[in-house]
Amino acid sequence: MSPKKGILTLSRFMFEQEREFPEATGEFSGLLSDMALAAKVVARSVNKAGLIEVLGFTGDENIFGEEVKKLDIIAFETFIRALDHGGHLCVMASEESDGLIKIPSYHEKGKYVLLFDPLDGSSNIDVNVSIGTIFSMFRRISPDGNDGTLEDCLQPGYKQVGAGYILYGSSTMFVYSTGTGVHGFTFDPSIGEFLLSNEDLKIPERGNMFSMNTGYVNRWSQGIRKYYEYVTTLDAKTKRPYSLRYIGSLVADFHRSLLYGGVFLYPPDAKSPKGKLRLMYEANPLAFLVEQAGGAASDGHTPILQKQPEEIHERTPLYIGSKDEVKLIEEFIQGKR
Ligand code: P6P
Repeated sequence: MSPKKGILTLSRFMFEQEREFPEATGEFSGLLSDMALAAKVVARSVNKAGLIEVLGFTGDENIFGEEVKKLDIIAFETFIRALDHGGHLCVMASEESDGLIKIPSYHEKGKYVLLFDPLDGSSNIDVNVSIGTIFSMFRRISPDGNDGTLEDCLQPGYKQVGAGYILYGSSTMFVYSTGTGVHGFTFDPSIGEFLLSNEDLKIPERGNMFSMNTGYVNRWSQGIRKYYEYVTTLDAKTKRPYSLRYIGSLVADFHRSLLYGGVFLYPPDAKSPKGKLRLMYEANPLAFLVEQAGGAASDGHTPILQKQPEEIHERTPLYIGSKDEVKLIEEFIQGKR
């Protein structure tokens, strides 16, 4: 067991990363520390959800016409309050906000941009299924000092300087990368710290688990249906059939794929022609992580990180996980199998 495991805190780990990578500035660590603080506050609400009247719907709808959960709003406001005054950010964008989220005029504008989904999978809150926060960070491209712009936000995924997620599950985990590997930290509530639990995570190249909502099989394209037929066909030589694991909570399904190998799929279908998941604050950050861990992420034709975004809330098909599995899916989609 690594001597650092279970005793190195997130902040100490980031300090050591700064020393190892001279180009790293303390500013970025400060931003991640603010994210970690917000994560602890949200975890407290999530873990007591059944007791403090935050279950259920607010009675409002979000900008997409979806019913809003109370915890969605609590999480959204918590991240905003924790992050808008640290001087690290020039602008934010979120699933919970139609337009850009400006940094208040009385706060210094920093050099980073944050895009985040404050509480993904919130439809699972009331039944105690794991949910998560997903975040993506860019370096601003507009001049320093002013408000961040839409152009600062609409950068292709390969330009991310950091990304990660918080998984509120049987334990609360903070998983992130700043381009030097993927590192996982588990929250110890008895000391209030995230402690290193997974240093330099690597995804297995192959994995015989696939994760998709097979209830939609009759909405899928022929290519995806052929893939589904392939992975469910009996063939001992190629270790088929695969096992199906689908929680219906992106962060939980991705985290399992990252650790065990396998692939998560959310194809486009008749109901969601561009797919359901969001490019900027769901697919991009997870694609950054999975490539850092040696995996792959694609929309079936193009690597997710190479896609040029057109708008903040655009959707994308997503196939993400072990490199060989994603390649196999692309071959079916592209009619090569
Ligand atoms: P479906 C949760 O609502 C979410 O946004 C993701 O967390 C999850 O992967 C997906 O939708 C589940 O969608 O259509 O299978 O219910």
